[in-house]
Amino acid sequence: MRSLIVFIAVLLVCFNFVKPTSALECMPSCSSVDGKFLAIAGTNLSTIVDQEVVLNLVSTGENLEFSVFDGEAGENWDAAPNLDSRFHVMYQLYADPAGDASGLNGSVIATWTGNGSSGLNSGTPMANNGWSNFSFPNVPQALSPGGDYVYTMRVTPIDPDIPGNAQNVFKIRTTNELYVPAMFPVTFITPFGAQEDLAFFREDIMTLYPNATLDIDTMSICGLPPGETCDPNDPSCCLFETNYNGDWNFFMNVPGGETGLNVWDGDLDYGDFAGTVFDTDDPNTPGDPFLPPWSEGTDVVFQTARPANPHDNNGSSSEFIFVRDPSIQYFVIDPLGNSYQNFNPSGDREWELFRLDTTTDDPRIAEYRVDSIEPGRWEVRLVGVDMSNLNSILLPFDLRGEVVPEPPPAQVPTLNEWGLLGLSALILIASIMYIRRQRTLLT
Ligand SMILES: [Ca+2]
Ligand SMILES: [Ca+2]
Ligand SMILES: [Ca+2]
Ligand SMILES: [Ca+2]
Repeated sequence: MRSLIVFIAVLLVCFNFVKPTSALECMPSCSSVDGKFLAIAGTNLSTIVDQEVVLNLVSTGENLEFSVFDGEAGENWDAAPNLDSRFHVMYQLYADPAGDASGLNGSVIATWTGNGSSGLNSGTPMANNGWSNFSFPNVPQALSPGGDYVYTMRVTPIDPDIPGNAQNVFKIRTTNELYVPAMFPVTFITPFGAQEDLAFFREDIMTLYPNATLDIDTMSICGLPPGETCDPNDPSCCLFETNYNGDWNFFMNVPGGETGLNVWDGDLDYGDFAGTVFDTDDPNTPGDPFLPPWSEGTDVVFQTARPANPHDNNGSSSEFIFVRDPSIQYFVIDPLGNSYQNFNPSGDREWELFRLDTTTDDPRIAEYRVDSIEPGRWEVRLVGVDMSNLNSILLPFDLRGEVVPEPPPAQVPTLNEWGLLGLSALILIASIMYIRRQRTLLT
């Protein structure tokens, strides 16, 4: 009987060794194969956001732990006309105890560089097409009133004047919280076709289309004669299955007591190549001379009926593998599941307002009148987002990305765990033999 108690105790110890499941929060998403990235574009690509990405990171432990996916420039995913035009970025950390990026007015407390040219990772470039993990001891100036350590990370080009169509894309994740602070714009893209070398283009196609066959020498796709392609909507086409379905999901936690909700979308290039759908002069977004304050000094233009460049739905999805139907639009969804559709988002290089309001549906003010702005977690779900076209968004509350349960640290038990399992099995066998012997002695 004593052995049985020991066995149970050992089992309990084993269970204690199992790491508790925590969550990963990622921007914009956690997958390594979905092609979704944040983007910083070079001066040659027209953008409506400064050359920066601003993110907040929260740490509840001793160290700030975070990972960057494809933090370097070049090879897979990034756009670079040649090796000399890789668009390297640096990741600068600021203490931000207020959690609103006001810490950007303070001094830089740590720097990492994509190419490892300087900073805390000097000599060790960040991974291409993989995650690089970082740990930074929390500093007292980042301590928030709530007891967490809060930081702002500002990602900017090392050389902002790199010529050509240069673009750096990356993802970021942490085991704690991660968000784009309220009222900061962010630009995102599924990059396609501007890699520095055809070999990397081929690899990225194979990532996005796991069943694709592509001969780089002849540019034959699915074994078809060069120049021909099958319909990616046809299940018999080697491009049918894709890891990028054209949907993007952003979230925000809305407090109680709001009387309206403003979502800003920019440069979505709404409108198809055939000219059957096109952008309009949005009734509740001011035009000339108004420009949103966060876009001043960029390539932004006054809101009006704008063309698209390139069109979202730049051709038919049956012919072009970078197109996703329908032409780009989005849904703003409240915590109860009520969904409000923006049928006609922004055109080329303009920002448009999409507003829900509790007092009016006057089109000069709001798209929808709603009974209340429900407090809780709201979603902004974009659909039909083509690849290879920059898009921007700005939310009135902290913009959150994907949250997934963290996978267990190892697929198989570690050496220690094998030892414990073995010990448990031995004790179990010994216990059974002991109990049998006791029974034999009793009979
Ligand atoms: Ca890369
Ligand atoms: Ca990159
Ligand atoms: Ca417009
Ligand atoms: Ca509008």
